[in-house]
Amino acid sequence: MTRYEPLSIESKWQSRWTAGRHFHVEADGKSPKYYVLEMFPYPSGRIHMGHVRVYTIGDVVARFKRMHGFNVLHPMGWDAFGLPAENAAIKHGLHPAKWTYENIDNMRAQLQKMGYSLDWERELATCDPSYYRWEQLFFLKFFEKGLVYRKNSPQNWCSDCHTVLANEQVEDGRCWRCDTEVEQKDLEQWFLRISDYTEELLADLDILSGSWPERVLTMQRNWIGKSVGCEIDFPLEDGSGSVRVFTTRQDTLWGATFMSIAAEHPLAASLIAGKPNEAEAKAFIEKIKNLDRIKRQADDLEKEGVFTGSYCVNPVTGAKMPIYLANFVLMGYGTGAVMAVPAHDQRDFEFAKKYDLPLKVVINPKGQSLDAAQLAEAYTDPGVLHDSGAFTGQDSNDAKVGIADWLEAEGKGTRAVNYRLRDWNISRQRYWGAPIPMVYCAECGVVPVAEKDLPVVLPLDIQVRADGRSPLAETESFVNTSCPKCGGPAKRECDTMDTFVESSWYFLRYCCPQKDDAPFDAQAVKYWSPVDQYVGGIEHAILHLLYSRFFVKALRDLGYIEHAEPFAHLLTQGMVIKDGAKMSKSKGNVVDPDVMVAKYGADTVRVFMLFAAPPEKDLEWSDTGIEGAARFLSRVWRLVTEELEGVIRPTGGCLPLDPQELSPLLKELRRREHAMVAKVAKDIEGQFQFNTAIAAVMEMLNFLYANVDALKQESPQAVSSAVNALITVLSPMAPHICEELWEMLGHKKLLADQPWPMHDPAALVTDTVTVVVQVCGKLRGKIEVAADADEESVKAAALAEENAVKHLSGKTVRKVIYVPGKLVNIVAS
Ligand code: ANZ
Ligand code: ZN
Repeated sequence: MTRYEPLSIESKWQSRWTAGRHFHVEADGKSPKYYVLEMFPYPSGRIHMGHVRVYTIGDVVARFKRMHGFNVLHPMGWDAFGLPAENAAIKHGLHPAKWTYENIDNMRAQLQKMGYSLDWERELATCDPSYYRWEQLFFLKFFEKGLVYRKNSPQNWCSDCHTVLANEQVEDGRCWRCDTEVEQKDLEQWFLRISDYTEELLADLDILSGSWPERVLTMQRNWIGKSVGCEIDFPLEDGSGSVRVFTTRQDTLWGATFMSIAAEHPLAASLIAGKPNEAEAKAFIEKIKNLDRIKRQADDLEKEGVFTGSYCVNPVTGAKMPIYLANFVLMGYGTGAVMAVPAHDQRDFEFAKKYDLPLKVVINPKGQSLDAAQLAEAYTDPGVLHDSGAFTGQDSNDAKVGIADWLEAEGKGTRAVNYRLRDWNISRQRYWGAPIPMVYCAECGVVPVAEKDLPVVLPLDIQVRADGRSPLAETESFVNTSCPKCGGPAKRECDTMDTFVESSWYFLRYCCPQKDDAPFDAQAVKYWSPVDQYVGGIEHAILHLLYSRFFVKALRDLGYIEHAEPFAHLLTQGMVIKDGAKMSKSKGNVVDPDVMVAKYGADTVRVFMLFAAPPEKDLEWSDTGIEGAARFLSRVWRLVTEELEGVIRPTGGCLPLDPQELSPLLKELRRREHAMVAKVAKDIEGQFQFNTAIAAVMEMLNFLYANVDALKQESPQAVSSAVNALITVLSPMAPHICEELWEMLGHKKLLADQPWPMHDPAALVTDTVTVVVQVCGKLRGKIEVAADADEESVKAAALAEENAVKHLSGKTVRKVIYVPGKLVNIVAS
């Protein structure tokens, strides 16, 4: 017997796999392809347990699919631009590039120690000019197509990160990265016109339904936020024009009693001019303009407003409506003006109560009649329209269509759709990112860099600044250039691109990472795309997953690729926690993968991660859990090398043994073997239930231990089949130990190349028993049924028994009695 020494076994197999370029793949026409990908890591310095979990999950899928005959693409690379590199550079005086590439080297070595079946020949780092040059090309193509534009507007500013943030990167008013409260700042920025794709991004979510977690689909739908309604004009009382509102509730139009507009509304100045409270209104406008957009949208915002001094007229009731400036109305959504219906909208209700404005009920619950004076809150549900002209008496929901038709026919309004989704601000005021390929010329204005001059290389000979400002603007050799149009002196854009741009297309580049005359090899991308299975954290439900979907659609429209959706299936794995909390340095509950691998070996860490929780659930780190995984693998080792030493032969699993010739014990062994193979496959395939898959292997192991002496004596052949099957199906989870045992058993070919064992469904049937069939107490026949067959199916079989049928003819069955495993008595008359 040899001792189980995971570390030497693991390094041995890792070198063999690498030397044999074992997981390197090429696009071929021979076998079906399968592309499995986990979200690529940011090279922060070290691998953490969250990485280990996600890459282990992906690796099991990759190995499993390979065993099922797929040509599996499973690549790895580095999301290598970004702020932490600069912060580390400031702190430790290291250049961001040096810091990044050293981290990559360390983390690559760590990942390799885990035994992941990755095609390392496709490795890429997004901070490499050979990568980002194509991104700069896309930027130029987007610009040509009008998918890129520049505008000055209030933007989310993180003073700590010293850069703007996209809307998707602001969470509850705070920076997604550093948690600093986000401010608003007017800036000239570059935007990607994701809004051109809103409808398609929304519609295609339906195609992904069933293949992506419903939760993610819902989050994306809400983020896109489609609202269907009407725009309606409210004439100003003095006849000088009108105010247009956007509403999703045209059914409440007869109940609009005042108007609320945004402080930034273009009519605000003229509406207050010369009015008694002009000064107060001006002060309010200034105050609100400085209030954050995010706070203004918050539900718990204290509703505040000021009367402008002007009135408009409800276009259907003719009622005179005071116009208020209100802090919760935003410019930039709808028209920046809201018809206030205090009886049926809670915000308007609170506002009306505060400023003593009239309420008018226009929707009643069925069979009731509300009294405006008695309302304690707005009645927001649908109901029966009241006091609403020709629409009175109709169901309020149903009437929306008729009201929209009527408004259009009368020229009072039009149907309108609004979206929450805003264009993607990709300008970042930071150094460590891909330069935006634009120049500013005094003569020609904003001019794109010529394609032949790409890449615009990020200069490495800079000094990072302690205040976090980008050093690019001060790097003369970078800034000063000539205009691509007129040749005169010009200055480069000094902002870099949001790193989410890099992660929006890396999965396409993996198909042909070395191609240097174009971003993609069309054939390769076509062969491998889309990613069949994507695995990553739920925190990217909107951000990265929405941007990637947009990018793929935009690249399709530029003719680079043919498909419309990047990721056919998505699995979002849970967090790794300890003591009930996410692992973090500040909480002091970090478990270092390197330490665990050194102590137990990678296979044990992998098995623990897979066994401790289903993949979507959070996984609680537990020392007893990892001990348990270690014990399990040692038992597998000991069974093969000690208990059954010399008994097992290098036959494949699931031998076609003739069940008729097997003893009851061997029959049971065979049934269990086939059941294990079937269960592990079913649990992994599509369901990712690795924990129950491992449990099935454990059960088999226990059975083998419990019967080891008898089995040895009875049939080395049957035992060999079972043990070979066990090692084979365990190998995607614990590849090294299984490969080693496989070799020890005398196999000449690598286990990684083995096909998945075929199981025989017939072998899964438990033994049969003979059941006597009686008709009115008299023996009429016998049936063979499975020992575990349920009562209903046995009764049905008895009623169909040939001789019983004969004796039942002309009679009516009154009762069927079943004595389990023995007899069925049919009472008939
Ligand atoms: C009248 C009304 C009556 C409304 C009612 C609601 C309920 P979503 O679903 O988010 O699109 N609204 C329109 N533009 C706004 C803006 N710029 N700032 C703040 N609120 C605005 O919401 C659409 C509703 O939000 C619109 O429908 C409008 O109020 C308000 F019983 O119009 B409603
Ligand atoms: Zn920040």
